[in-house]
Amino acid sequence: MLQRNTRSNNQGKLMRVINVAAAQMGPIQKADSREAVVKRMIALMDQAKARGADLIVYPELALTTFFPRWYMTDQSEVDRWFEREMPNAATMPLFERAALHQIAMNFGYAELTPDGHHFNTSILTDKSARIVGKYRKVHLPGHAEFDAERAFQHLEKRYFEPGDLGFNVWRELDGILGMAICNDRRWPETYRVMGLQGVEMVMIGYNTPSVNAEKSEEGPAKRLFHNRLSVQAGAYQNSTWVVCVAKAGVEDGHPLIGGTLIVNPDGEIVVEAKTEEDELLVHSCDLDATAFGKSTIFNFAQHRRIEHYGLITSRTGAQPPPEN
Ligand code: CDT
Repeated sequence: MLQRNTRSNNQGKLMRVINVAAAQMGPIQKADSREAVVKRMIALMDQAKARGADLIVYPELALTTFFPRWYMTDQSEVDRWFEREMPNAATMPLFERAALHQIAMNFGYAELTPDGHHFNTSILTDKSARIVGKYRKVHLPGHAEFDAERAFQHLEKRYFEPGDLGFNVWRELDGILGMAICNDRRWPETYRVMGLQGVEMVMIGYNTPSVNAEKSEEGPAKRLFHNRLSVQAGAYQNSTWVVCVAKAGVEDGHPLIGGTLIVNPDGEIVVEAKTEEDELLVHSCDLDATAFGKSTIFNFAQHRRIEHYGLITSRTGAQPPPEN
């Protein structure tokens, strides 16, 4: 059933507005159960409902600790961090509360498919808590084997396969919505592929270590700067809202940045988290505010020059010209 999300302004004009809640989550320890985490997610959802939210966005791998920091060789130990179905017994209460509150939601989890594939996944539900969209992380950072040179491990390339669904968009809440996950936010291609489908709001969850494992002088200030820089550029250059939500704080001794933020289609931050705990940010996003940029400076049909962009899809790594 099509669910309308239009409101009238005080001149009686219909406006497309999504009141979005960015639900930053504080740390999840290795020992924390899915059930305990889901209780925290429900508490955030209750706050979101009290503040009139239409949509709540949670982080990447929202149900567990950021397990790719741990080197594991036993596949059954790895698979304990994955969900074989969604919803499942642990997450059903979240889906039930979302349906009760009539709130759409987006959250990330580790997905193990019936035929044995492992993905870093994110889903979108409608206001009846029916799954209407799925995204599987495309840009997997880190490495596949234990790396003794690093201060800590980041084994996403070991535990996940690159996503196989591409960057789609969905018509939901009277808007055009897209998803990406963590490292995807650093790549302009992520936003542009969705921009070319008219995206009006991109939802992104992340787990970003506060220090670069390969460069100890790159600490939280630089990491937060890169977070803002990437998201603000993606929003501006595609004239879209971006809702970017952290799992933050210290997980079993490993700090993650906070810095959850909502960015408008001009690339400006409209709200930003202050803590590294469970924290809710709510902002009313006018989807029609995306129209100006999309029809002027970033009118793609008028200004793009695809005859010069071939290398973007034909070459993966940088190849400098030969030296003279
Ligand atoms: N989860 C995730 O994608 N984190 C990465 C860390 C990059 S360093 C290996 C990020 O882009 O924030």
